[in-house]
Amino acid sequence: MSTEKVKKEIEKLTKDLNYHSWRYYVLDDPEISDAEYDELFKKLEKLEKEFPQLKRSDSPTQKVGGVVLEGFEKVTHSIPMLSLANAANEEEAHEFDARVKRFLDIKKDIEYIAEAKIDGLAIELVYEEGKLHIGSTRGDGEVGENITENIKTIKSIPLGLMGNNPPSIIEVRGEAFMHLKDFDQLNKKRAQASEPIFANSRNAAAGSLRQLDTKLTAQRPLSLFCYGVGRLEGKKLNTHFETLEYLKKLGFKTNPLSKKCKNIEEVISFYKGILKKRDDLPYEIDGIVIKVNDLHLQEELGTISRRPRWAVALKFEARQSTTVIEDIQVQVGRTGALTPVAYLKPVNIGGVVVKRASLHNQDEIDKKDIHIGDTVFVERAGDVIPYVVKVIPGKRSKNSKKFKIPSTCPVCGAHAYREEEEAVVRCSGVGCPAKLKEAVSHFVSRNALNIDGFGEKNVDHFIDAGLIQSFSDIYKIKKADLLKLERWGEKSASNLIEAIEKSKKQTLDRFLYALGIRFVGEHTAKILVQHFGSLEKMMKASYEELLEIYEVGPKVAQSVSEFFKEKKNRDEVLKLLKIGFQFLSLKKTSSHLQGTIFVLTGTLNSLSRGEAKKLLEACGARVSGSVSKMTDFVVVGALPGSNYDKAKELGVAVLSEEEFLKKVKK
Ligand code: 3B9
Repeated sequence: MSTEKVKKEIEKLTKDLNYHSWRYYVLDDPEISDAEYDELFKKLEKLEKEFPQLKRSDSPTQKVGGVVLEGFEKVTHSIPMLSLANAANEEEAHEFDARVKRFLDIKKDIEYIAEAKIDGLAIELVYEEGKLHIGSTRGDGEVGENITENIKTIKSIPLGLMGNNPPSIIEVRGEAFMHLKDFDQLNKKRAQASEPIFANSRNAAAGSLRQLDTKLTAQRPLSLFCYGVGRLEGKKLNTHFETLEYLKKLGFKTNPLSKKCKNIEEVISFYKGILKKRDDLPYEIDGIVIKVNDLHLQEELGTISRRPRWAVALKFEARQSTTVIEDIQVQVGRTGALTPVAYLKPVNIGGVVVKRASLHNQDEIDKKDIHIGDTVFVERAGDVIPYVVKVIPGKRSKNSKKFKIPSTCPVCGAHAYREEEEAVVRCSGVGCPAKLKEAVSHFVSRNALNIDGFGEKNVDHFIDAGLIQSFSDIYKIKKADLLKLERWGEKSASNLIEAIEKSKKQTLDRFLYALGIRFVGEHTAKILVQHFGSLEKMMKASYEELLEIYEVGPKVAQSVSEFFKEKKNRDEVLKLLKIGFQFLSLKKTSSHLQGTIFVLTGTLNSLSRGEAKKLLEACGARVSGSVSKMTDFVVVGALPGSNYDKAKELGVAVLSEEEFLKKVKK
């Protein structure tokens, strides 16, 4: 290949990969599968290795980190990054509105933008001629730290701006944060490795961005919501709303929880709506930010003592509190891990009564020097289990007691051991009922076999009554057995038996997930089932065979092969299969539309959007939310949206409902 041709090829791969990364991380609406993305990525990586001089500055191969820094240089922000004044309640928000009107000498309503305030850390990205130049922390607002190499690893941050005429200079500001699910997972991993845990997702995000080895940053899934610009040259904006729209156009992710409000009353009702959603959000927020929409009014209002007069943070109640550790008890999990749990003097933290907090492991207790009887600082976020942040040392009483994790299992009495280089202590008891209880709870849980009415209390009850000693025993339970137990009547017994019976009709991936094999979550279970098609084949697979599967690494391969090597496990699985499970096919009913991309717009007559999507996916097609040059077909129902216009504009094939149904049925 000629150099010119390679250059073109590298350019195309870079552009395509960046486009698909944007679809995935910014729009949450991918157009190609992970495997297809990976294939393109490997192609680019190979070319860049052969022709390093042709590697582009916006290449996605930089997103995996790999640069090791010696320290962080200082960066002076060309325009200071200001902080926000706070309003503690609705009344103070009204006072803010009144102040704005008084200052501007305006009587009529002021238009505001209200946006959820992410609890993360402020960063700034400087783009020159469309390319990411410097990324920095806020620091003291004047001078921050250069974290460019770390920031490059954040998937939703573009290395090059989208569109054909980027501004010559733009400084983009936003909040970097970690999703609560990832935060919890990170802490679990750290607890296992005996590393100190983070008290909250903000600390986790901050810690991740200040890694000197950027490979480590790349492994921490961070996101960025952009909320403003500093310096901007080559573009004129008139409102904050326009700013946000412009940022979206350049390829940035902005906070989806934001609203243009006619007046402060609308802002307050937005605030109340967000407060209701707070516990269900996948990330932590600590209030809303209210900003005057008109940038000319913003300028007129100006700043006072490093804070804009045109913006205010209306804060939620902090979800931190102090309370007393009344006891520390040890819980035994499915894998036999002994986890110390703090039993707290009940305390209301932001509307939820908190009674327990995880202490993770003995090392964590020692590091924080936690005693029973100590007064501690507790923090909760979303629906993740509360964390003990620290002990308040001045409040330690003479009666406080040190805690030492026992050397025997509190449930079965077997020896508990700690493997070298492991932070966890595990129960060695083969038939430990604690392990069984956790395993059965998992087996019947919603995302596994989904047996209704089989709550944790019932699991305990059945195991204690000797009804269940293994998974297959669940299917031996008879109505008469239940009626002998306390609190079980005709109706509830019939319902449970029926639910158990129903669970035999299952998809194979749920069954596999239900077995509770270490490292085999829902996603991995699906991958394994797609590869092997049957349990019989999977049971015979060697470590090497497993390792060959795309997306299966050494941890999963070892865990799965070891699980099926154990005769007890194989026997149990065979017993279950004999009970008469009917595995519903996950397999595509047909694949004549494999790889095609559909967009649905408007209302269909004979089926819902969800049904249409399922139908298409069963044929191997993918359904996307918006039309682009990658779209193959747009299905147009009654009252179509803007996707219809876009399809016509791009010349994408348009299908009526009938044409669509014909295509699917073929
Ligand atoms: C100089 C959301 C947050 C936020 C601003 C925010 C934190 C701070 C801010 C940003 N979440 N929005 N917005 N959603 N956590 C409003 C303080 N703005 C600025 O930093 C800023 C800085 C400006 C204007 C805005 O103009 C000046 C130029 C020269 C001198 C002084 C001011």
